Amino acid sequence: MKATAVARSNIALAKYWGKRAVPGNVPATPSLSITLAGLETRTTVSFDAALERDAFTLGGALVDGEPLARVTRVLDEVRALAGFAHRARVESANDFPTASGLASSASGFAALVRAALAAAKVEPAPGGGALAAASRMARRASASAARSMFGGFVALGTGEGEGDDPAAVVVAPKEHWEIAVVVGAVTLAPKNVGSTSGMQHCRDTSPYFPAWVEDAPKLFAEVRRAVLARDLAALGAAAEASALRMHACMMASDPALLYFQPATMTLLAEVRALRAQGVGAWATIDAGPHVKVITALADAPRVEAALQPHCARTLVAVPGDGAEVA
Ligand code: 2P0
Repeated sequence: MKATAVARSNIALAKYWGKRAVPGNVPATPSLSITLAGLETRTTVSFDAALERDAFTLGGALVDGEPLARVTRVLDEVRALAGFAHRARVESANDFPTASGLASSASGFAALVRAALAAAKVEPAPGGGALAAASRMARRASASAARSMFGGFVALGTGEGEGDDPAAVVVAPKEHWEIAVVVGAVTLAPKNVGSTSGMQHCRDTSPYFPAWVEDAPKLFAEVRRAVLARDLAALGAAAEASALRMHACMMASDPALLYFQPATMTLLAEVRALRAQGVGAWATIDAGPHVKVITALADAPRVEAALQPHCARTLVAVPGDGAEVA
């Protein structure tokens, strides 16, 4: 009763920020992301009748508290499907630095769900197939993880009109478009406000939150259209608007949720300067200070060179595969 799975991180072009007022961690905004090659979490799950409790190690170090509780909630869902109560050993490792500015919860929970289902030898209830069911399970743990279940360009809706329990869907496979994401990590320090509590605070206190939620579907539709049409300028403009509107909503919270650092603004200015020079480059920013730049693969070296002087670390990522049993 042991299996290993690999999943990759993803970067949202149309952002998820905020949850609907229904159970099960359902997004208030539709999102669309690129699953990124190379940025992998590898997770092994072993169910063992001899264990007294679940044990979770990340990069070799034992993890306790709320992170372990989140892992146990996923394992409980799998145990309920499998009809046994065995505890599990979960060994997880990222091959990219946790402080790289890339989400490790997306790849982490996608790999965990895939490995746990395979180890327990259960297929979750159908409804779009086993991978869709696995994506729903990953969403309940961390919504961005639902998207990492699939490769390429992936959307996650708000579940309205589909039973309030959305799975991510593939918009286009990774082969659809050779596009690059240049990651500029401005610091190696961990962020101070996590996404789950940050979006809750924003919903509770930001007067801009209703406007963000109302506007998001339009930007999502434009991002989706631009991906399907391989229209980089339209995609870049809509993705940059999605990120900046999300941050405007965060900054309007009380007290303000301010993820930007001085280097964040410097990188935004560099991206604008690149555009003024005729380079197709657009920025997106998640719940942290790092800037990720969407550009054509051929322009990635020039973009990376422009970001490098202001960053603790840079890397170039391209579209990759979904979660898979290793
Ligand atoms: C995204 N983020 O769409 C957005 C943009 C951060 C900013 O998905 O509470 O860690 O576990 O569902 O998935 C981060 O949110 O939050 C995220 P939970 P999650 O990529």
